[in-house]
Amino acid sequence: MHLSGLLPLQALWTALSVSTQHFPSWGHYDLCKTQIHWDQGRSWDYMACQPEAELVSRFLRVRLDPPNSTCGETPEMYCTLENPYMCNNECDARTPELAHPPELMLDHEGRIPNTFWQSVSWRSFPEPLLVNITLSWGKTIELTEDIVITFESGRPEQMVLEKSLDHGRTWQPYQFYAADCLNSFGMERRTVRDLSPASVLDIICTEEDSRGYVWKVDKTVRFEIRERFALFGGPLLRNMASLYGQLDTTKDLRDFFTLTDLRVRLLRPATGATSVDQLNLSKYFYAISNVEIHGRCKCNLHANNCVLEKGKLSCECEHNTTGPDCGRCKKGFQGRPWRAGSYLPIPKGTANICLPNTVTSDHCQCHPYGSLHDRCNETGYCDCKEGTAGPKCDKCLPGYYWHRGCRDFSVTATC
Ligand SMILES: [Ca+2]
Repeated sequence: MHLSGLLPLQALWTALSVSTQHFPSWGHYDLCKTQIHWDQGRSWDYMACQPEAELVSRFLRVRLDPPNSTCGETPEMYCTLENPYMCNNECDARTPELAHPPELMLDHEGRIPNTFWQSVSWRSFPEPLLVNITLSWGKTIELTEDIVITFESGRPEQMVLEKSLDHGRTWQPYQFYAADCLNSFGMERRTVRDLSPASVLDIICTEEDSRGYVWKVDKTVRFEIRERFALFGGPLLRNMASLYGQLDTTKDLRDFFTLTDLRVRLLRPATGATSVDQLNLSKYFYAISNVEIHGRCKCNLHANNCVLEKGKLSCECEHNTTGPDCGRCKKGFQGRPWRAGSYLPIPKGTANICLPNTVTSDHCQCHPYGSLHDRCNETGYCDCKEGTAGPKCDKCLPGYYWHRGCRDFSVTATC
């Protein structure tokens, strides 16, 4: 159930996301609990659960540094890289049809021509044209698919993709991109295919996404998630048990795919040549039409739903947990220390629910004949069988007598 005004993320799940190109449906951990009906009563069974993966880039907020990096404050005419005499790309921030604000990186694509953010041109040459694009969720997210950034004016010749796990206080590089890795970053050229399970956390510099004067053919810069997952789950991610098992037991691996913010540091635009044409600097700029990121809210396996409320993403916590990531026990449920749920054992995992304060190991023992379970339920009480009562289910209600549990007098009489 969702309160009105809340936007259930799962409701936004589109047909697109169920296509085979996305995360396999096996092992989705989509249920947090199920009610078990017994002959004599009912109780809850708890399982590890997580929200469905989806297009999470739609929830991003974007910030540019320097803030005046967008074209058009002073109307400007831009030329193309292939033909410096073809100058028909006018940018004017005050005319909606000619403006290219940062939001156009994240709007719904499918329009022709594409909408895109565009930077100022490289008029400051030979000073580098530097723009930092910070993309923030305000919430911890787990990546499930490749990050794909689409450039409309040639891919940058130098760029760094960075991530933050603490809302932008600290940053770590994800990947370096350069036409010449050694020259730009002093790094050897590598690709994701050079990685092994042992080196999966290595930060590499790739040249595959920076070359390409033929920019109309290849416009995307990728950060490969699936190929990293495939090191554990196999090429088609058929062995998800192996991947989930690794994620469960290796915190560094789990953290690698987890983030609150992403930063694209643009260091040098496409030039399409070895030297910069100083007589026509208006053909050098950055333009991004789309940033596509699939992932899910990180809820520590304690929620299967994530909602957007007043512009803020938050897990709908189960298992007596609370907080935006279900990262702590609810008030009154500190019977044992908080723990994240676990993917193991496959396929239902372990819920590791928070227990009520009143639960002590002594109190939590229930009578083996009177109770459905030998341990307390999530509310700290024993689930008593029919006709049974008392904190430990060792007392009979009126009309019942005790014989290895409470039995109904009238049933016995009929017999
Ligand atoms: Ca767009």
